[in-house]
Amino acid sequence: MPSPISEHTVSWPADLAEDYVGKGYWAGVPLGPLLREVAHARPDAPALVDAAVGLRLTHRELVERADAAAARLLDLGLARGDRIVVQLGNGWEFVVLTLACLRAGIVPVMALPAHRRTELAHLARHAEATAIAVPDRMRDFDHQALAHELADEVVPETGGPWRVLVAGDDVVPGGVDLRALCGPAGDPAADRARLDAVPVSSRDVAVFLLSGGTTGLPKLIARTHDDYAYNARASAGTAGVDPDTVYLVSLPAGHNFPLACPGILGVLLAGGRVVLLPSPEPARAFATIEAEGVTHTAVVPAVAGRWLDHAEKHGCGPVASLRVLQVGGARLADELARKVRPVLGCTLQQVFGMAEGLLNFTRLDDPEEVVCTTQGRPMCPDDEVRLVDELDQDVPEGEPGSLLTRGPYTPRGYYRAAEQNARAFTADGWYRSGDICRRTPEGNLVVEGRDKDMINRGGEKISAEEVENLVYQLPAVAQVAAVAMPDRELGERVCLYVVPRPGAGVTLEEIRALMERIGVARFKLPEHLVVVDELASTKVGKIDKKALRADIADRLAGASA
Ligand code: OOB
Repeated sequence: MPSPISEHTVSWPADLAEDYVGKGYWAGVPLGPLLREVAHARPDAPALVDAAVGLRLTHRELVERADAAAARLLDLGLARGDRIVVQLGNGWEFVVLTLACLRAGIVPVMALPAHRRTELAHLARHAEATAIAVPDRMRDFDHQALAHELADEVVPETGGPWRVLVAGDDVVPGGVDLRALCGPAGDPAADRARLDAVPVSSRDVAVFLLSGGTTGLPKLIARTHDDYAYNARASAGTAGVDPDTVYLVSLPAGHNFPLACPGILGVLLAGGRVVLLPSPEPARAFATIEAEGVTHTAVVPAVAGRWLDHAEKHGCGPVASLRVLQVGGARLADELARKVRPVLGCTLQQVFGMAEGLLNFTRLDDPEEVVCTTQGRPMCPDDEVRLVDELDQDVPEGEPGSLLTRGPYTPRGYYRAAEQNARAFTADGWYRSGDICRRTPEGNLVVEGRDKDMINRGGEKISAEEVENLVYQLPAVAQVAAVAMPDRELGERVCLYVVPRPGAGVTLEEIRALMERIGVARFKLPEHLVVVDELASTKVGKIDKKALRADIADRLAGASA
């Protein structure tokens, strides 16, 4: 029985799908049963530690809770193929709820904790979600109140219902207590029998990930059970994950990197242990690594920099158990990469990945030079990567080109986005990642830049177009361009160039206040404003962003000189 959302997804060609099955990439088993097999093999091994609240679950307890939570979701009226927006912090409820969804074939839409009204309303409407899971409050923001308010925006479009699941002590009437929903099982055998009867297919959508975004609002990436299980298991192999692995999650858990590269799913599927922390703040992260004997973790370059500084000041004693530090999400500077082994005493694994699929890793036994100066090579022998020029012609070997990719865990299109798909994918299904890379003679990729209109703020992706659309709501703005400005700490920050209307003035504070009022993730707020009389344009009449990026880099260099 096809899932109700499958008609809006773009599948792989049938002959290739068969090939992926034949080669063993697609196991033909959904993630729920795969995780069950692990719990069967290692029932009493520790699976999950929520370091903030001190909750510990074994593999058996975890899958039993996931089954119980799945049964309770069915009781609430949710069914296979329904969508739920998941916006939770890095707590145990995130893991239990995600596994429950996988088990019941309910599809979580992986929102980020930083998202606000604009993003959440868009995600809920676009996915036609009937539920949202949020914390009661997080970092002084009332997520619960916003989740209830969203009903006004979502229900007219979807016809409802709209259920609000809340993780916290203070669940207001009308909401569902998510901690109770994710609590211990009453009758594990009954839950299991009930869930075994739900016809989840390995070709069903398992999760919706969010695109890094170059368009107005994030697009949804439908990852199937087959492709995502492969993503997680093959990543685990590449990162040397085994049943003794203790993996620390400190990046937002709903992001592909900590979720499945190998992340939470890859480590659980290997029978290892996942430790959750709300943030990567160095003192606490180091103390947790020491207390739990963490062997693997994943961070973005900005966090790696903070950890290196911390270890240089206070010593690396606490991180003695750490064997593999994965760094990805943005370009890691070679100088920083070279410090990882001497300062932290562990192996660096660079990860150049994307929610759309393709993952490149440096290998654990690569020479130090490769590990420190490249972003690795594709994980799967059947990943196809081309580097092309503006006419989609392959560039000569060793020259930089724009990356195109296809493969067994790279879907052929975004969900319900025919128009964007025509731009983001070639006619024969190659995904245009927008990254400019070159290939070294031994086959590793080096990310040299990008040809997509995105700002990468310490691994958080910001669509320039989205920011510009918001800023155009200010009457004083005649023309605006958002560009990346270089930053020592985060790599890039958002800089705005604005041409005001004649006689009008505009300030950074006004723009930021407007965006906060509308409700968008704070990491998207511009941090620098340049007011100009006109914006340079290219030969075809588009704003010349390359010139603007060079201009802001010059201005900053001048200011610090
Ligand atoms: C990861 O996924 P997304 O979807 O948030 O962002 C993908 C984009 C890439 O197209 C590239 O522009 C950039 O992020 N990126 C890197 C990079 N890793 C990602 N740029 C340079 N060097 C790297 N190592 O960011 C992501 C997904 C899975 C694993 C790791 C990262």
